[in-house]
Amino acid sequence: MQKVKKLIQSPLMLIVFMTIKLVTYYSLIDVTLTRNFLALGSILILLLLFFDFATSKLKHKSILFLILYTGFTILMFSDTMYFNYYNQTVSVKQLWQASNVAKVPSSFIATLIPASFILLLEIPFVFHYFRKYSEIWIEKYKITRKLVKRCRYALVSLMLLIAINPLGARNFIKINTVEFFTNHVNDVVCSVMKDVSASSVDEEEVMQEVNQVAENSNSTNYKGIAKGKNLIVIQVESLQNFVIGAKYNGKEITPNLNKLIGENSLYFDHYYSNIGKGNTVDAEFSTLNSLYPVIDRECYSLYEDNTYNGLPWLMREQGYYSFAVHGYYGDFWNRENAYPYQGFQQFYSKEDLDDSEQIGLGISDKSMLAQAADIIVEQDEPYFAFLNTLTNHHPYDMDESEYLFDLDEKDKGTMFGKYLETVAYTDAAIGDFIEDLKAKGVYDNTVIAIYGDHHGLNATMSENKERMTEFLGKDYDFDEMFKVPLIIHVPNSGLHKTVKTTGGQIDFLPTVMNLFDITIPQPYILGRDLLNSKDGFVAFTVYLFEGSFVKNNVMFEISREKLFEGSRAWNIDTGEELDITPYEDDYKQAIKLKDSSQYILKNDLMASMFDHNKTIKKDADEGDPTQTNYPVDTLD
Ligand code: GP9
Ligand code: MN
Repeated sequence: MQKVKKLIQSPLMLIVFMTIKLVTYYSLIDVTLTRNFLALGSILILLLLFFDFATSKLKHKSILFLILYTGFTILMFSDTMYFNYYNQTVSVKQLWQASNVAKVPSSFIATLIPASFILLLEIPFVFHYFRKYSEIWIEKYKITRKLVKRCRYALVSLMLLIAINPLGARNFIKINTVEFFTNHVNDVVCSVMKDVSASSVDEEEVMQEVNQVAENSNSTNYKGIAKGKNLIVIQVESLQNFVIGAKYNGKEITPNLNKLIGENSLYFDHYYSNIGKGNTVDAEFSTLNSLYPVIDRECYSLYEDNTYNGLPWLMREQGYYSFAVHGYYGDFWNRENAYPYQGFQQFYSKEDLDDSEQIGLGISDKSMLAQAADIIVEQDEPYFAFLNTLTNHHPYDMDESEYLFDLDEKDKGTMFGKYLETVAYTDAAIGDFIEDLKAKGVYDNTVIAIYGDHHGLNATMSENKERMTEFLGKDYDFDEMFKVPLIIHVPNSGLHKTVKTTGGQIDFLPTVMNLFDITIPQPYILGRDLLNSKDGFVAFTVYLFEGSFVKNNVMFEISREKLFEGSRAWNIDTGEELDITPYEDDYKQAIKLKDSSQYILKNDLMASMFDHNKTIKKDADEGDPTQTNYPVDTLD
């Protein structure tokens, strides 16, 4: 008994508590401790923190220690939550996201994982030890202030050396990507250095990249089949490809999209979402501009007022009227400020529409699409309408009276079950919209392109992974998670083709411009025309980090330590795991593509090619004052 008491009162117990905390933390952020045992060095830092305060002469040292220790724990807690959703720990560069999270509280709550709360449990014990035993231990083990200070200087210097990593040592990269303290110090160092450091590519390399991409589209199939027609693009919130043609208890989930694919359509079934940190708006950005988004923040904010010459501008050049409709707040994701620079002449957001019928975040898809059809029919032809749906948004809360089929008991209230219901709702809304276009007489002369912005069921969340694996009858992996459908419907064309070429949102612009026989004048195009390209290549930015890619039927996932070694490749058709050795050049190519895109954006390369600012100002002056106002104060 005496022995047990002695043990409980010894610093060993403190180490046990801290170990439990850190082992929980690392297992929640997918750090394998056998491969990254150095990550447990975090215990030394926590112990140092403990004794640094214990030996100090500060007035309220126990309270100050508690505040700091709790602060680190909250950061760990946030890391685990963030990792659960984004496959990444929290970064200072993404603190701006806090305001967006606050706007969508239901999504935030749905990402909480009970295991994260284990991290909080030992705080009272550690605090108790601090107050009751720290003085005794200092005496007993002769821990002097001088010794603690020396350890602090040594540890902080080592940590800074690892975080800054001046020689780019591989082992330091490994520690930086996994160990709690160095990871966050490295993140701060990198975000400061990134702004001052030179770009990893220069203009010549960017030109080499874009030329290499362009060489892949070398024939003229389907050229001009949509020439002169109106264009409606519907970006569908969280629409994944697996629902297309799939049945739940014998019932089609997307009967309307399936019907659309069945006649006068091109259906791309190897099409991937290549979003950045700006989810939905980066899907838009990449689709409209054929440029890659970045990891730090949505391009609509980072590069809001760059000069672009993407889809809205290219269509305008041909005499089209380009406008956008979305049933959520105009300022969300900075759309209302960014859209004029994208080339949209008008943006109808929630504030401009009738918002009396709401589901989840904003205006229901049925109401938004009905209002969009009314706006469309008012326009002089030709026009380009860009519509963004919303109802199928995480966490897929919708009144059960809107459900289109019964869910099995086991799927009721789950993300999977709720997702299928909101997908079915949006599918029905699109079906109604097409009927509406027919009734209004605008269908026959209009191309309708539909694609998903990004995944709805995150494969890194165990509940989704298990149920999806069961539903699909194969392991639910990143390839299926990232795969979104692209349908290009050309009424009366007789088209009926499933395009198997691997591609993504990056490829939308060159593919569609070929159909409309419109030449893209700028060289800065990082995607290819999927109807005239044999090979496909898409680089990823989030969930699978930079260096990850899909090339034809191979997907490559960069390692947790962000190094080529330890990465993973698999065949997306068979699921077979592949040796990564042959893919080192492709991995470098994925990074080059991302860096080239960033170079184009950072240096605003199209500013010297096009002068759109006068046009933007004219739009603002002539704009309908009842619609979302376009800001002009940043224009020269
Ligand atoms: C909001 C909508 C959703 O306007 O586009 O954005 P998301 O949260 O999916 O990025
Ligand atoms: Mn979205």
